[in-house]
Amino acid sequence: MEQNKLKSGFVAILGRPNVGKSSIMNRFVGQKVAIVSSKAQTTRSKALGVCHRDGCQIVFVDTPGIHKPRTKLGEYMVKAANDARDGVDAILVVVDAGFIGKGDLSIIESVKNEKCPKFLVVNKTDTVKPEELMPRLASIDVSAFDQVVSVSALRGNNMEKLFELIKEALPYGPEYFPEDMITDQPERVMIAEIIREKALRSLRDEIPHGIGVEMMSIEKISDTLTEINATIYCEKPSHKSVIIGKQGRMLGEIGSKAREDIEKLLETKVMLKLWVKVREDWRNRKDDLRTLGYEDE
Ligand SMILES: Nc1nc2c(ncn2[C@@H]2O[C@H](COP(=O)(O)OP(=O)(O)OP(=O)(O)O)[C@@H](O)[C@H]2O)c(=O)[nH]1
Ligand SMILES: [Mg+2]
Repeated sequence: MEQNKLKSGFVAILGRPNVGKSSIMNRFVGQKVAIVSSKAQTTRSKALGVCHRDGCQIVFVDTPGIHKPRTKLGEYMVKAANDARDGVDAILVVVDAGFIGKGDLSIIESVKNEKCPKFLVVNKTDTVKPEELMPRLASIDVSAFDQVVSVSALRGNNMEKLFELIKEALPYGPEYFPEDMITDQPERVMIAEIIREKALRSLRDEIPHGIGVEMMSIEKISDTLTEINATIYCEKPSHKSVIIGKQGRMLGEIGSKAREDIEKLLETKVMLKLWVKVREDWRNRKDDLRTLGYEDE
């Protein structure tokens, strides 16, 4: 009897901060499993996004943007991104069509000797004219890549083409995850991330980088209602006042946007209580990093 053959494998998504790695993963999974914001260094830990389709299962490995770390948190993030390439079946290096710089070139150099199939994904093509793109790509040694594909994760342009090329490059293999599983992130991590996303989107300047969310409790009050308590950490008393806002307006905005998304995730009504605390320099403190889930396994 002929066996059902499944194309399957792990695909790491690497690149500088803010180039659209998480957006690409979300597109392929078909649901939002990783948070996205216009602030660099949004993703802080490795996260899986599983794409189930007829005849294939592709497990995308989203990673933090590779940058020069200035804090222990930054070191953790860059290590997570570098470790994520171990044992994968393919690597996507994502660059931003609008700007290709030294950071991109050193990531490209670092994957050169990886044996698996490698794709250069030029994202955000919706932001540039084709004639501007070609000279920019000239700075890249594309010989390191099996394929170069231009896409727009935002608009969806050329994403199917990229998907087919990745699928083609993957081996036949097992079904790694059951069909109803689209991420390895536990519910409490997803909830903390949703809250962090709304804070990142609402806040400006240096505040977003110093935000951390700790889940205090998630309690199912009934089949239709969940109560959630979470603490938003920041680094300075002045940041705390901005996060709370005049008459609590900013915190209210963050809370109500987060609640909407959490209600969709949990499929219950949600009572969300947010607290704000100052923890100076938490991004350099080991115990704080552990509390917030940023530690090596
Ligand atoms: N115009 C345009 N914007 C995009 C595209 N893809 C992503 N973005 C935007 O770029 C910003 C960063 O996207 P993310 O997916 O968070 O980028 P990332 O590479 O995961 O960023 P980090 O997690 O910080 O490393 C967000 O504002 C996205 O909406 C695209 O194809 N076109
Ligand atoms: Mg990201």
